[in-house]
Amino acid sequence: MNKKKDFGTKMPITWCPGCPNNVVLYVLKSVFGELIEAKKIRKQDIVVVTDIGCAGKIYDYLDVNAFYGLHGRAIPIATGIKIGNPALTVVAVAGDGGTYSEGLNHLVSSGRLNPDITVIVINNGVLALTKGQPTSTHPSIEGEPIFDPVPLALASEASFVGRETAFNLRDLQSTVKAAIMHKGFSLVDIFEPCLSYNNDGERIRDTERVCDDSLQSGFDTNLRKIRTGVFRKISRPTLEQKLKKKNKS
Ligand SMILES: Cc1ncc(C[n+]2csc(CCOP(=O)(O)OP(=O)(O)O)c2C)c(N)n1
Ligand code: SF4
Repeated sequence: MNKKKDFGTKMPITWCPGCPNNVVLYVLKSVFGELIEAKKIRKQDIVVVTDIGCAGKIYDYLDVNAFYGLHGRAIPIATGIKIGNPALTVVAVAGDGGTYSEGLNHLVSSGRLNPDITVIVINNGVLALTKGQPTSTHPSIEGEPIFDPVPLALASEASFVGRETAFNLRDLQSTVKAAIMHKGFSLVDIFEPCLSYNNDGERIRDTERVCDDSLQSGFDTNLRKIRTGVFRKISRPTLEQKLKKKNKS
């Protein structure tokens, strides 16, 4: 299978040249290709749900079933699609603005409810599509602590929580694959710079790998190193399984 050809579209890529979003696009294409080849999923069952933003534009470049939602609403739309047809492989791809700001409540409630969906967050720390709005409108933005979604996702009882950076292709591929295969709600936070509005690549390279899946924060609070890896992977009933049981009784 020619993975690139099978999942590419004719849409010209309008991301800035060199934008790390291209890495996430490549990873999704190759993981989908690998899982289809291994007969774990079927192409016709894949649904990618995006929202508004540079991250959301991935919709245009992936030749799979897809839904372009409102900013911040990728998670509830993905959940609704999964409830409607539990046989589908549902993957939401959105930015940190949509997932950790405008639509943050959905991350918390979906973590608890455990729908079998994968949420991939392209975390560039900036509202990139609105030309880095926070950096121009908040004079004090520089030096402010970075929001860490990992402890919040863990506290919300998400059954799979991982973080990678767009600089480490092999680990990113393996964590995205594990998240898609996980039965339950999975979050993969992907740290990457926005080349135009938040080019902090050096800080993102300063990572420390998590060796086990014990409960811990995504940051080393003393060193401010970014921890990468899988922080939790546990099995518990999914929302769809619980609904099926309830509807039978
Ligand atoms: C409901 C709604 N709120 C706000 C906006 C304006 N808006 C468009 S893109 C964007 C920022 C996107 O940032 P993020 O989700 O982090 O994605 P990125 O562009 O960084 O990939 C905002 C606030 C919108 N289009 N719709
Ligand atoms: S503004 Fe930033 S996130 Fe958007 S395409 Fe350009 S480099 Fe990528």
